[in-house]
Amino acid sequence: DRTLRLILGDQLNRRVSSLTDLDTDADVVLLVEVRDEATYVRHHKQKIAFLFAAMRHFAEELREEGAEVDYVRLTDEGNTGSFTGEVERALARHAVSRVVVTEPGEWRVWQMMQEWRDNLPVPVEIRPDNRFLCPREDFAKWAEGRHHLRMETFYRGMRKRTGLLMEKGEPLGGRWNFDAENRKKLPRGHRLPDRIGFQPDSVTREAITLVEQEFADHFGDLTAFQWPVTRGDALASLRHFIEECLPTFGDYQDAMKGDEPFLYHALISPALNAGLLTAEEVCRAAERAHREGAVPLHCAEGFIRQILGWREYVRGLYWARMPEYRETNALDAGRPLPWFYWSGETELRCIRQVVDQTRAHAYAHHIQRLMVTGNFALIAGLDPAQVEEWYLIVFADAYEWVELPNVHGMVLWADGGVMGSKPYAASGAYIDRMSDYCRDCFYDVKVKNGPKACPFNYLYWNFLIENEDRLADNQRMAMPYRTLGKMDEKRRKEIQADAARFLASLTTDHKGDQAAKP
Ligand code: FAD
Ligand code: DLZ
Ligand code: SF4
Repeated sequence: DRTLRLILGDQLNRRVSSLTDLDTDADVVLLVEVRDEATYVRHHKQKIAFLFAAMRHFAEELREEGAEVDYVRLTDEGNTGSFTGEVERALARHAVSRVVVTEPGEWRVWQMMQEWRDNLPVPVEIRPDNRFLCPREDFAKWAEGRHHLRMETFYRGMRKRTGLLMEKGEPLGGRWNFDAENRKKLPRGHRLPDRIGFQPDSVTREAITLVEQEFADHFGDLTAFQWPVTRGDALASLRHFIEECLPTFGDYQDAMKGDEPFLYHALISPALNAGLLTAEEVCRAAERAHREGAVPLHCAEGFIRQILGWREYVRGLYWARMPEYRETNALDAGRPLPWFYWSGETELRCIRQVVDQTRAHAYAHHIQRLMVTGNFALIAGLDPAQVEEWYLIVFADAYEWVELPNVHGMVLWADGGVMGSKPYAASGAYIDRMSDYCRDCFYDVKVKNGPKACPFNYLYWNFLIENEDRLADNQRMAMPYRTLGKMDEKRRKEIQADAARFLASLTTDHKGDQAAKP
């Protein structure tokens, strides 16, 4: 029996469920570069180049193992540009008795696959995605009947389930969470570790050239491309992180520093999300380093929580709540995305840093995403759909299953509290505490009102005023609303006037026109 095994661009792992019973003498493995996937949102150039390069390398590795690989390139004649079209064409090329595929990361593609079951001439087997530690059904069972889905509860269950950082049923060190120790600002003059970049080989260079030609008008630069695109390089990058960065990772997890995009972060998310690494092996490697005495517990725990906790949690939540999840807008936010999210041309130094480094590297770390571009979007009342599209476009690690809960839920609170008990709104003081951005800024973070005031300051209070009806009853918002309550009418008016003036000055340039977007 000959089977056609379709591998999607983010399933590049030899142990993925669709390949477990691969018969190299009989089967055909299909990988397809399709225009629809690169343009359903206009992804950052580095994201497309990364995936094409990784797909091409993975195909080579399968061939070396003796498998027959049918690899469709973007510019091959007859390429229909879609998964459905390419599976249909492949079925015409190969006499097979069935199609086997692993369930996709995104709802959009899941919908496509449901139609294949009805429309293709052979049976289609869709297998569970074994790249995650928590199966979709298990999360759905846990989420059933709950409105609030709290990460911490889920995470403790996952620690027990996997035994990671556990001893005799108890958390190692007697505590589940060492977050309080992970909040230091980077001291002046602190020397950061050198990071290894991976120089593109000829296969990767070809993918980069293709993207330069075919997607020239997409956001992003390709010059600094240095992502690992093979399993071997991804493992090397993991090893480098665990040895050089993880021992200090926890301490500076939330820190930000001018012109230092990477700090102690792992830089593994593109590889992890594309299948070049698995969540399980990454967590086990961090645990091992702790047990061997090379990494303090709060660093190992802080890191493992991101993957075993947050990453598994957002993925479970996405599948448990889609497709309705995307549609809510609990704070009725609707302001269009300012142009500076693309151009970086703004006096807000913190935003400029994040946008410029994102253009150069398709990367920003968690606190930059959450507390700079995210917090601004929240307190400026930006339209959730436009903000979500931006996040899905600009990062090399972005897929809807991980982007949507983080943006819609965690950042914008558009889900009305499914994910977080309160919005993460903050004034400029937070950015000043965790970074050195403010000292090079046109605005003054200490000033609350007027043309020199840091816009985060009055936008924060303006956000509380505008959402008083929706948020004032929230227990966790009691403190700021008490402070707001003590402000006199004159002060409130001043805040609202500054916010109105600033928000009116934001230009959107492309006026919602998709084609004009970089
Ligand atoms: P590290 O800081 O070193 O963390 C290690 C790993 O933990 C990451 O590689 C990632 O796999 C995981 N992780 C950490 N936080 C999260 C989280 N909140 N959700 C899921 N996984 C997490 N991550 C993505 O992979 N894709 C996205 O599209 C994405 N969008 C985000 C949008 C917003 C608004 C926010 C606040 C976070 C988003 N994240 C996303 C999570 C996080 O910012 C990135 O995973 C991280 O910055 C990747 O860099 P790193 O590998 O250096 O991570
Ligand atoms: C993101 C992406 C891009 C840009 N291109 C392709 C592609 O040409 N072929 C492919 O198989 N996958 C691609 N992907 C990843 C898919 O979008 C991803 O597999 C689905 O969104 C499901 O998560
Ligand atoms: Fe950002 Fe305000 Fe600091 Fe400027 S002063 S960097 S706008 S937080």
